[in-house]
Amino acid sequence: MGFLKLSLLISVLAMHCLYSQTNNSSDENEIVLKLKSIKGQGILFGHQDDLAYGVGWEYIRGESDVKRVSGDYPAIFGWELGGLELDQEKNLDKVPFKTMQSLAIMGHEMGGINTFSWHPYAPVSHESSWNKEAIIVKHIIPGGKNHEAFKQQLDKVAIFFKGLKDKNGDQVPFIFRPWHEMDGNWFWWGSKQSTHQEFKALFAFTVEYLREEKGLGQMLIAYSPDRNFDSEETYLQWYPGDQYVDILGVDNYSDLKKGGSTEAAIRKLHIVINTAHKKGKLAAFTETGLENVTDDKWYTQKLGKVLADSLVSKEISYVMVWRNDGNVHYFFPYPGQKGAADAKELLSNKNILLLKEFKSLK
Ligand code: BMA
Repeated sequence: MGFLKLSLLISVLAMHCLYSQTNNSSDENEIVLKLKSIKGQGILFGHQDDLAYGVGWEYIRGESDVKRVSGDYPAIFGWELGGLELDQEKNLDKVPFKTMQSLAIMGHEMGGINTFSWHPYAPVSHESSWNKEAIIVKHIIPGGKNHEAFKQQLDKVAIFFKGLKDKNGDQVPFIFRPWHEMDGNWFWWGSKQSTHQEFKALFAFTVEYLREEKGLGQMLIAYSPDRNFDSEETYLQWYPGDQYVDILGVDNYSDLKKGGSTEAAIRKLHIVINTAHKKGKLAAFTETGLENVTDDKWYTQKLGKVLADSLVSKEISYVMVWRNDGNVHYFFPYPGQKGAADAKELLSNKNILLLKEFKSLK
């Protein structure tokens, strides 16, 4: 090896070391500290867009379908960034980004934890996330023809995240969950549209750029495949590396559907938990739900069964159900809906934590 090559190798290694060191700071992130300290005492319950709208209402400050049914707010508030990258004023579910920022700050000041998903339109071609034919990933990673355009998208995401400040002007910590469900084939970053290497490069660059270049030190990252894995090895096929991920998650609707298998859902959560354990990371059930809660007992008999498993109940930090978009696309019941009493029953379980219970734990 020539001197030049050797010195290049040394500087690459030094940069990698420096990067890994700066990112060990996630151990000091207040969300990680809190979630680690309460581990085993219960699973936090979360709901997407909870404070923004529900069935029959929108943008009424203080409202929440989870609170309407159960008496308390969720402890995890989910939000969606799709549309931000195109400078849209509202996200793809019509939530104004300014309102989202202020509701996320409110959620944090109430004592909850915010988590953000992102269904972006592709850089340059603006294909929607659900375009499963388009080949996008290889063109936006470093070296790709649309890499600069992708960086501009991330710049917008960074500006949004930087706007999350509490009343003292301090950055609000949050979870970002990019490129989720990559093991499915319904998004342009899905399993058929890029190689594992390309996907990992996309994930790693996204995190590195936001943390290092944009200084988002308060950001935690969740890795969330869908349920298409059956071993640690298959779970980690898209995993970009320990320095880029803080929370190991899974999205799983299918195994909790009618005819699905709650045992299968539990098995997959065990894989997530055991992998997270080896890596010293947190484990979460990052998305689930049954559209329009068509099974009145779904909360206690499906979700409840999964969460009652002894390993799951001790090791999963949080579970989040999807949004309540009017009465045509909702995942948590509203008062009067046939599954409301059942959802309330699950949430009254001492192992499922809403906001007040979460805040009371040390
Ligand atoms: C999906 C649906 C869509 C929505 C998207 C992003 O699962 O809820 O209606 O646009 O999530 O939030």
